[in-house]
Amino acid sequence: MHGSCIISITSGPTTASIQGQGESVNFQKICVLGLGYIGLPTASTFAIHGLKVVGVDINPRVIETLRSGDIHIHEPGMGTVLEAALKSGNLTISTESEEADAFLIAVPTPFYADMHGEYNGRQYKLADMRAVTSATEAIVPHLRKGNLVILESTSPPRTTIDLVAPILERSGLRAGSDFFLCYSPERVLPGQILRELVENARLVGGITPESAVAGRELYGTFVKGEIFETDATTAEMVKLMENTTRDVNIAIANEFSRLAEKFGVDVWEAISLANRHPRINILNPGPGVGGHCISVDPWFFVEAAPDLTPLIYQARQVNDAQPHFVLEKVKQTLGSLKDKKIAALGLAYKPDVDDLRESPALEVVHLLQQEGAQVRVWEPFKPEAAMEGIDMACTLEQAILEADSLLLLVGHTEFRELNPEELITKTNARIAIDTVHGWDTEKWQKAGFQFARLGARKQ
Ligand code: SAJ
Repeated sequence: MHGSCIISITSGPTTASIQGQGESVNFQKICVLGLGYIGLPTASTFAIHGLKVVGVDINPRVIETLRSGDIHIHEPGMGTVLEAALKSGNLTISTESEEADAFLIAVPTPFYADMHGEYNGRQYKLADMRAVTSATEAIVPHLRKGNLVILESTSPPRTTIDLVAPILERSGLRAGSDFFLCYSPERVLPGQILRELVENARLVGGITPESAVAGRELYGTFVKGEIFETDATTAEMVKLMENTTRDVNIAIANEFSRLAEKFGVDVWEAISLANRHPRINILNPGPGVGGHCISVDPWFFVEAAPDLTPLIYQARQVNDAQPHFVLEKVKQTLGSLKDKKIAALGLAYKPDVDDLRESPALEVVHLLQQEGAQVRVWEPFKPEAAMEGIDMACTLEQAILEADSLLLLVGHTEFRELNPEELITKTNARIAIDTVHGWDTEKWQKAGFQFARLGARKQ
């Protein structure tokens, strides 16, 4: 859908002269390390704009899939852009980095599952920078004078200066004088990546002003949004501030959902009324915050400065506890969950994506099962998903047929558009619980369902 607007293949390399450096950066070939949700769209977009691109991934399954013309991620428009990039001959896929004019690092920065830090009795998560470290190390043998290296992975403050630069300098070259080094955060929204990659404003933080200029020239190949130059640590901090602000704002919305239930108020109505105020924009409550970004990135601040981040820490706690609040809502509606048959609709971390990472829906399902419920799950964006000990349906019909109740966990468009009058003929369920404001109370009641919604008074 979004890809179609940008499939025009440009020929010829991009050239940039970097003032004050006496060097001329001639970007003809780039190497993109990491072909995930960010690296693959970025590599393909550069390729369809005329650059020679080597896309590198250490996972042989990813390489095999891409070489056979398939894609391992779900992103609207990605198939068309990848096909154009491969057909142009500009994009090649490899397990090994090689010499290039510029290197882009777009590998994951998760946190450790089995290690924690502690400050004043508060446990915090620790960033796992191993992928950034090994991707940077993979560049060292190929690094040449005048090259540009850009880190795009979301990283703790000072990563570019304190982690990436020293590794690259093992080449014998000096960061900032022999080669350019930048941090440039990806800021694209899953589901709209290809459009946002081109249209969003871009931030390029150089470890020297000349590095920022070089980064700007490279992204200028396809970015139509404004490109801002700054220093590397500011760019790292801006990225973390953006996602942390969203996390804190979702936490207050989730806390409002709890308060609304306590006071017999419908939080959704209350939020829409509050948002009529010209300076208020409250986000949506829901089953929690998932994905690989917003539920992870605030921890980078907490780890870097636990004494300065009580609010950020608390917001993480509130959002992480939201699946328990969903569990309470389900118990309130159904009574004891022992042997209750629940059809859980959706596992993805948010609507219309196939990404299950850190998804609160997964936790809700586990909590329901621990309470003795028989949960059957249907995730249309990842029908092959497996959860240990959980019954996975192959179709919506199969998930709902014998259920006593339906639980909407993700607001996928196809779930929002379900017609309750038709659905009721295909299921034993007469109770529907909506955790994301995806269904219309009146319509579902009219169709014959007892209806409950997270953050709303009892119907
Ligand atoms: N969520 C709510 N209520 C809301 C909005 C979101 O509960 O009102 C939940 C979602 O269901 C999901 C989680 O929050 O579980 C995160 O979803 P999201 O749509 O807010 O964000 P992401 O993680 O898909 O993408 C974010 C974006 N950052 C911001 O909007 C500040 C994106 O621009 C970043 O590029 C991306 O993180 C990233 O890669 O860092």
